Amino acid sequence: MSEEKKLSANEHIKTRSNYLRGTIEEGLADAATGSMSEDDQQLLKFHGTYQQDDRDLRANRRKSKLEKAYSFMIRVRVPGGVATPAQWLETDRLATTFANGTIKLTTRQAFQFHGIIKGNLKRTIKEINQVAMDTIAACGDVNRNVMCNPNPHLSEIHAEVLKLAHDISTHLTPKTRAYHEIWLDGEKIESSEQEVEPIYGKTYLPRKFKITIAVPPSNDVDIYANCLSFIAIVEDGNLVGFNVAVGGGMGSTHGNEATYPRIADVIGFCTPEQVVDVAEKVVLVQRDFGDRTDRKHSRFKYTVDDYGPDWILAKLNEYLGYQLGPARPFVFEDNGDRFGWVDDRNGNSHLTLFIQGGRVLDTPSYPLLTGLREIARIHDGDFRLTANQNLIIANISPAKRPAIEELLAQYGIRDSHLQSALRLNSLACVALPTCGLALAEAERYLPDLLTELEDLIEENGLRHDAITIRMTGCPNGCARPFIAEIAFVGRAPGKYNVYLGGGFAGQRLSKLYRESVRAEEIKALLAPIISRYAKERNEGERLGDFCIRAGYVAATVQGGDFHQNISREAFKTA
Ligand code: SRM
Ligand code: SF4
Repeated sequence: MSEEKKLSANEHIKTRSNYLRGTIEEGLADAATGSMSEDDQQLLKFHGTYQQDDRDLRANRRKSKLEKAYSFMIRVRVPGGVATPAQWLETDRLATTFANGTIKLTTRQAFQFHGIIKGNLKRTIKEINQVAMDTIAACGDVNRNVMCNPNPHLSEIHAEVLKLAHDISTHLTPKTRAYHEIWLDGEKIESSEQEVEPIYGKTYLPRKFKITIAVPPSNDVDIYANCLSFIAIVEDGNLVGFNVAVGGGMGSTHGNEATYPRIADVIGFCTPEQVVDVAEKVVLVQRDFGDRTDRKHSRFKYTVDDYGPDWILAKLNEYLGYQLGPARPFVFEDNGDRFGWVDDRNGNSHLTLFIQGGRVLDTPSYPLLTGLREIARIHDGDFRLTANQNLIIANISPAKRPAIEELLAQYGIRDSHLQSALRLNSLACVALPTCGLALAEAERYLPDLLTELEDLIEENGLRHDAITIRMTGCPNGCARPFIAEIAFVGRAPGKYNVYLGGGFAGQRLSKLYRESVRAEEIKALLAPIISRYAKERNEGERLGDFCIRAGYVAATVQGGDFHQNISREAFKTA
């Protein structure tokens, strides 16, 4: 990086923050406003919370000359997505007491609360910590929630892998005492000299950093969209180690070709004992070589592209003091969830429920929040959040299963098999009204669009054919749209860029098919493609692959290629 380039503003905020303290305590105490200072808003992210405002109310509040309807989103880290029934019950209590009465299950296996006012922020974070969950590093320029396949029925391997996800998470958690001081009334340290942040240092990372572990054949954690991933290699039923993949990411900005989604590269292999060390050293490479001058170019994927995967591997080996081995063969079959009941060899059962948009709430026709609360009250296993925003009621003992089945029936908690495979493989990010970056609806609109598209699917006999379909309100890519077979990415209210051709296992980027399509035109746009797919597909051919073979879009090889855009053929064939 050129030394003359100025550091980005956030670097200065971090430097002068005294290890993430800033003036957060003073800001929380200021009852004159529901907001926090600009600098503290940036620092709050490291503590797991974002200042937002209700965008549905903006215009009216402006007219009435009122301050925006400020509130805070809190993200709770749940490494590997595993929560106890007690943690579920507390999450429910906090959601209904201090938040907007909903629990959001995120695309990174975390819980989110929305709509918490400033006056309740400290108490909520404190009470989250009282049930052994936390929010530190759920957001910010640090390692985020570590993801891991939530498959309890894969038994021993899963348990080993989940432990590693926890180990990485703990190892990479910031060590600053600021979190304890501000939120947990921890004792104040006297001088910043006493602080040690051994991995991150004073200015933490250039940007957010994301890690996953997957056990093939399931890629439900979407390793190709993460900064660093470990792909479990199982030989003769034993976990022998992990392939290491680096440089994935989704975020891009409309009209800015220097930003693009990127698929991770597999660069080598390590043993289970080396995993935490490898994670630390990859983070150090990004800490030392990531771009701190331009936040649009500071994710690890750009460091990997700027220096090249071979250079990254060489630098990593140097930091490790040993060499990664050669990558071993593996196959991912899909990146979706396995719905319904599964029994494991210990006699326990696991039920994966489809949660539309990851939003757990009560509606008059569907009291999901209450039903899950009643289940949590008697459940002696655990809950597992999937990276597809769904929920597994896991490790249900034979003794508890009849009572849980009764509660599922009593609250009408829907059998996932009654949904179309299209809906079961859908994902939408939060978007409006809370996300300050949303250009269009996503979570609130995708269910209706799916209902429209289900007509097409039914007409063409594809009800049971899984197709990955994802929608985001902007190109930041929070529902990982750029690896879906069909994706809609918000451009403006009611308008979406349509992408096609992602890989069914999340292994290939999609490509822009049409720009700024009006919501009401989407069904007609997709109708001929779906119909041709039903008639002309080869045995076992996935829609994403078909879209490339049929010439609707060209295959995207790697991030930089993403903008080499709409296939000319597309206009002839659509
Ligand atoms: Fe995200 C920013 C929601 C997963 C890429 N994301 C945001 C913010 C915080 C908006 C903001 O900065 O003001 C959104 C809050 C909305 C709200 O009201 O809750 C937001 N992101 C989400 C969640 C809740 C989406 C969901 O519906 O589940 C996911 C929370 C995950 C978690 O538990 O940690 C979420 N975000 C992702 C993912 C998917 C993933 O990590 O697997 C991505 C793409 C992968 C990646 O990072 O490349 C993602 N979010 C972004 C970006 C683009 C970053 C970039 O590289 O440019 C932003 C914007 C930013 O950071 O500047 C962003
Ligand atoms: Fe917000 Fe955009 Fe992320 Fe959706 S993709 S939650 S609109 S930042």
